[in-house]
Amino acid sequence: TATGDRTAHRPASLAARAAMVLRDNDTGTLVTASPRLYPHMWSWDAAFISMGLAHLDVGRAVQELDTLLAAQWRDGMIPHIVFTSDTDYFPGPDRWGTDNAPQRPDGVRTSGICQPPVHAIALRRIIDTARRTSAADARTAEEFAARAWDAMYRWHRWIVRHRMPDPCGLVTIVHGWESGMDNSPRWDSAYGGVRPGPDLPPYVRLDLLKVDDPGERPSDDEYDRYLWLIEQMRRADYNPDKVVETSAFLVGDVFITAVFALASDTLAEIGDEVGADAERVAELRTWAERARTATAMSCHPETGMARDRDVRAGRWISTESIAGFSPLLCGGLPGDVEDRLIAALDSPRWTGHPDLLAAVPPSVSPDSPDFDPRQYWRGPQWPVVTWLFGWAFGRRGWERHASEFRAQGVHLASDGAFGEYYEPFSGKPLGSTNQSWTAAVVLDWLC
Ligand code: 2M8
Repeated sequence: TATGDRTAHRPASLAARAAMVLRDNDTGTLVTASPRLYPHMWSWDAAFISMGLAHLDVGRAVQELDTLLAAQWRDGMIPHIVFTSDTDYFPGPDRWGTDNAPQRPDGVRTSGICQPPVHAIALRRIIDTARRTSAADARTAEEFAARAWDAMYRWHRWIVRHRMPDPCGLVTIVHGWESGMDNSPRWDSAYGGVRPGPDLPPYVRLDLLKVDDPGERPSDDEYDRYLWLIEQMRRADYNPDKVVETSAFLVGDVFITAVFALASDTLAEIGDEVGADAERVAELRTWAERARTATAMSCHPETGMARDRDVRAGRWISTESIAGFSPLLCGGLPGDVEDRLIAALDSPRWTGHPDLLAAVPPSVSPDSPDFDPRQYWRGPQWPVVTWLFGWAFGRRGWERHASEFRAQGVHLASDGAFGEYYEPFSGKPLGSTNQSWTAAVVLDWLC
């Protein structure tokens, strides 16, 4: 069926196409984030991809996380990119220059920063999917969980040890790339304080050649800052504390903080199921509580929206982005405040906006002056973000919201292009097509 110039696939055909994307992007041990634009493994992409793979083959899903965990740094950090041998992405491993970092693992090349800690959530989803499929699949998933639990615990511990330096208690990031929402207007003011030096080595962007319109990607000015921050970290040998001490960009990320709370609770719950060390399980619950409190404390006294914090400048960031709804992921707000936040999410400023093709939240409110409907993390809808909120809503017992997000997410992606992101009014797929995590969440919605 066709609406406007969009073709809508029926569920069975959409699921088959999603499975095909995951198979086509599979190199054998990892599924690349997308075929051309991102020919490597990304940390949070891999988590979502693995739960999509679980619907096709639980053993393969587990292998995806194994590949990622094999790249975990010795101190516990899970790096944001695990490089394949493909050389058609910039910045690649040479530019990152992590080969001399003492904590990096052997036998694999990686970037030197991290991404949102959604991995325990993926593990939960894989176990739940496997238990529904067969006893043998359930065993595969549970055995993996028992085996991988300590590595995931160490990842969470790394975050607590190295990324909670600010009294506000938010998890801090040292690069917009760590947020996963690279050029979100959330980071504009903090990036204002990043001034690339004259000794920034020259470089050529490759991403612009791989999208229809360069306007869908971050600007050259933004890239100079991204690369300058890498230069600074490289000079600090990727020592995590030195990086936090010296980075021109240091921001408390409320979305990551809420994800960390949710994932820590989830990992504790899995720990109970697989008989993990009770003290470590208890620690995770304490960390979750700390992060939940910090998330709640960040809320703007009038709007109720959660805020990031520019640690360097010592001020709150009140951009009207999807991250404002972070407390809904992890809870912790008083009932009436939470109800107001849900009402705001449903309102015409957000998912209730009358011109949206699908009622899922855009990355920035269409009514905000920062909104740009085609620009990456500055307005388009991201199916993967919708999945995360929908899953959390289901867990919190908000079935109506969870199933609405699922139905509307499928509607958005029913063109079968598996866009990286979507223009919210026309539903045009933007950025990359056949993006693996989009295929993975669609598969999960449909199965
Ligand atoms: C985007 O980020 C990478 C850098 O990490 C890029 O633009 O080259 C982001 O959307 C990020 O969240 C995502 O994990 C990555 C791969 O899909 O692409």
